Amino acid sequence: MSEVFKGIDRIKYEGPDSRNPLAFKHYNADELVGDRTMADHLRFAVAYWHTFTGKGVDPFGAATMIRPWDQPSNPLDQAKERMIAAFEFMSKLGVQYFCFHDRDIAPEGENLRETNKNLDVMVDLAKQLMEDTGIKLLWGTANLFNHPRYVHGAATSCNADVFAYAAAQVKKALEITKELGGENYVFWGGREGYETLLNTNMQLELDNFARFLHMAVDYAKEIGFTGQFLIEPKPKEPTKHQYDFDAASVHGFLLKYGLEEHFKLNIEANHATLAGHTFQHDLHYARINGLLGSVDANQGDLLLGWDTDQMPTDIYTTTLAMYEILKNGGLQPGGLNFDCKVRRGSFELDDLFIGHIVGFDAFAYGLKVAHKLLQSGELEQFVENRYASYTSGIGKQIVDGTADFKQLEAYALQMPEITNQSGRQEVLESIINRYLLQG
Ligand code: XUL
Ligand code: CO
Repeated sequence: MSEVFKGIDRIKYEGPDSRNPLAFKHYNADELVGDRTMADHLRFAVAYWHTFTGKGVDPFGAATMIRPWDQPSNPLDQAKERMIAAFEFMSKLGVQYFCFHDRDIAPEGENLRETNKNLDVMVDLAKQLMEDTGIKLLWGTANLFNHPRYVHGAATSCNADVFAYAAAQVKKALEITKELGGENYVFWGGREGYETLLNTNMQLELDNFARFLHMAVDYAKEIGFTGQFLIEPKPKEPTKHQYDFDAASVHGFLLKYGLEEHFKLNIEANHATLAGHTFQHDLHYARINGLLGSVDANQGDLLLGWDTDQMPTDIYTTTLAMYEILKNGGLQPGGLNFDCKVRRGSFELDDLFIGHIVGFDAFAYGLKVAHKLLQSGELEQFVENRYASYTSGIGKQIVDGTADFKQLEAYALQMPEITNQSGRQEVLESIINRYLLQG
């Protein structure tokens, strides 16, 4: 297929004063922030499903994005045209990575054997295009939620045949992710949950979910796939309740089933907010538990109660996210996957570039601010002082595990009046604003 994104050249960095919507204002791939380049810190990826397969359909309306690669032809030819266009887009954007579900890149055939054949054709093409462009696979995954067979879930379906089919699908997805040098593999439990407890054996479903993940760990070992396994929490949507509710509930699940050493988390901003947390909360919880593996970068709409998957433009949020990521020592082998889509009304081809550019810039700006904030140590110093009572005396005994209730009672009985100090939230917020406004 000939050039699709005509009139758009490789996107360049033009600096903060640029008014060109098709240029980076803050993301300057080779610029050093601390001891790493921006590209190394940020490890951006494009999400194949939103950017190349999505068409702007919503529950009330048909497709608004009629792409050149979606012109009538047989499904496999269409998939090839889409993939060639995808690599043109990604090369022009200058992104290092992409992510895909098996069903994003190849159409289903009449049966599983044919579907797998279609996948093989598309994997060969992907391999060639990856070699030509140097673009790499951040992660692969299997779509276990779209087809009607997954109506009651996949690994947590009440139907054992569905469990078996899902296993076959993940087996193949692991093989192709390995074949393409994928650095991670994601499990998002799209329909692993329930609609009503009245028809649900939650105990069996959770046990089966763990059995499924153990089988995946074993198979990865068998084929020599060494990429990082990631679970992506989400509390609801499409199901009413999803088992991988948030970082803390996945942590509990991993510990219960002896899976903790095999998995990290892929934290998505809009999933955290759906769970009633800030994005920073889930990143922070994952980080302090050694589980922060990768990020799905996007943002929700505070006034809407669902997963809007918008381009991340809020620099306050990206700053606090990068603050957690820097404290984590980065995300590698994970990265920042742009699991977000342009709005249904933004249906022109150049909107795809502009959406990614504004998002990359928001994270690059957040990175620069978070780096300065961390270097200053202002927040760390405050928090350290706030908990100073645990570094000596009775506090140290509590932390060292040498105090018991009787000792603490004796201490409390002779204690003069307790004095607390201000939490100074507004002072800390003014510090963040100072760094944000300085850039
Ligand atoms: C859905 C979602 C998925 C996963 C991959 O909300 O985030 O696209 O990232 O299956
Ligand atoms: Co996601």
